[in-house]
Amino acid sequence: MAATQPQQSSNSSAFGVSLISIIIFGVAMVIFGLVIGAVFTSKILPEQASEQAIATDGLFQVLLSIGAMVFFLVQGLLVISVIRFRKRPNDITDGPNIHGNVTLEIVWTIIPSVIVVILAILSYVVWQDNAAPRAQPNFVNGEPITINARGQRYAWTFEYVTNVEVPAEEASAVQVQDGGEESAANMVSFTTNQLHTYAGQNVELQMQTADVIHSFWIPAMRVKQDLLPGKETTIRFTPIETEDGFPYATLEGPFDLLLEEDGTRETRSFGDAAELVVRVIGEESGGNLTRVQLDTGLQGLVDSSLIGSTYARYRLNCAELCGGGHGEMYTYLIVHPDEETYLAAFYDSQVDAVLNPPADPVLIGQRAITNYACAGCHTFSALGWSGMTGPALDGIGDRAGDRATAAGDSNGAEYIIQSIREPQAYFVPGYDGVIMPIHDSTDDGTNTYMPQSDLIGIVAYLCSQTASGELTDSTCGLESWQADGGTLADTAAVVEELTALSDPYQE
Ligand code: HEC
Ligand SMILES: [Cu+2]
Repeated sequence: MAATQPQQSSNSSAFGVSLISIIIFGVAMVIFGLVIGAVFTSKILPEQASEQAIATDGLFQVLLSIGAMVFFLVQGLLVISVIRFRKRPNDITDGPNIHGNVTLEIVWTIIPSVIVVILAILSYVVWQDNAAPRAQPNFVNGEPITINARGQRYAWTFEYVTNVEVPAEEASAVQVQDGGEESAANMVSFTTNQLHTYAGQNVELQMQTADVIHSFWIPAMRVKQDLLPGKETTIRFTPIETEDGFPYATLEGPFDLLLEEDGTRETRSFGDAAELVVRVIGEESGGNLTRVQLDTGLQGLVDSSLIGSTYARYRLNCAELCGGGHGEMYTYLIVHPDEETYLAAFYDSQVDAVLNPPADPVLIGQRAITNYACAGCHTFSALGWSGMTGPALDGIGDRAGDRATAAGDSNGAEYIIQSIREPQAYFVPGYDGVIMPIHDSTDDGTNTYMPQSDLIGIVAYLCSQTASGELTDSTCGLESWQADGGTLADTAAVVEELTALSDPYQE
């Protein structure tokens, strides 16, 4: 009979561990968790650039602290146990045979339950607060405006329905919102492909998708919301000034940049149409020169007088894998320091461009084309686009002309117009399948709305750019197409003609 079995006991002192050292270990882990939360929260998260971010990060810090406590408590006990209770040489006894311990069961059920319930309540409060409507949403000039965000494979666009009334005599000349609420019908509206706001503005976006599910995500604002087909969703955030302040500026051509690379300096000249976003680092040479950094990481010097108003810039992503060009579906949130700068650097000039559109269709098109989703799908060097879903648009004017000649009865402008209005009419070889959205002349909500003036401008602009980067006067025969009545060829006939070509059209 095994009469010499060691006495079994659930009392921890049986293992030579005193209650006091358990308490010391527990307290140490709690302090350790709190320190980890306090030190690392700001280090592992992006800039805290909105009021919502402060609340969200507070919650994250609580989660991280508790996570660290639990992790080190469990792992610490594990390591201590492995060392302290390891099998010694020549020890061939069995381990102690321990039965249940009701107190322990209760303690380790109640503590996690309480923690989880507290976290649930805390999360709910933060979520409710962050999503709640705020006073004076989208305030500009003392009145709210409407900002609609639209997600479309593969780009974001933002429509501002302003509080500027269209003067009656100009009502037909400007782009007014069709089919919107009655109050907005005679207000100037404009579209941009970057979202502009100012520090302290309570931004509220009504969001709609033109196709599949997208997800609006600005990490620096700590907000994320899906866009769902057939349903409008809303997102709210209030940008604040960060420690970094407003470090970005846009250089507008013409200007010279003294680039520094590997210790050598080289002057690079930028032309009239150039626009370059830089991060301002500081003034040099007694304030005459300003050191700037390009997105590529290169640094350079420019004349300080070229630095206009500065702003903060945050990346705005799509967080829902929405197709092959998903990686191209990002833009920037531009936060101006205050309402005054916002008006001067952005809003007023946008309103003015709608009320006093340039006469030259090329200029209309240059502005208009950036307000559609084209960049996410097409490469176009003149505007720095790198989308890969569709054929590159570099040199499209020449190619469209060749194409039209080959097909017999249409002109180059008509080919491009048909490509935009009825993309399903003909698929460029190698790009089969309906992916390019239909750009419709009516705003009935089913397709992408593109007013005729934008379309004409975009075609004129595309035709003015050549593959080599030089500008031409060509409009691909736009005028003669308009003079002929400006209608599109029979879709079926075009498909037949183009498909039948012996030498398939190449980019
Ligand atoms: C979702 C992706 C997508 C978007 C957005 C998009 N396109 Fe396209 N585009 C394509 C694809 C794919 C093709 C080739 C298949 C076809 O012809 O439909 C194409 C073809 C074209 C062509 C014919 C090119 C050629 O070489 O013959 C033109 C012109 C064009 N797109 C212009 C535009 C313009 C202008 C916009 C913005 C207003 C735009 N596209 C937006 C995907 C897109
Ligand atoms: Cu997307």
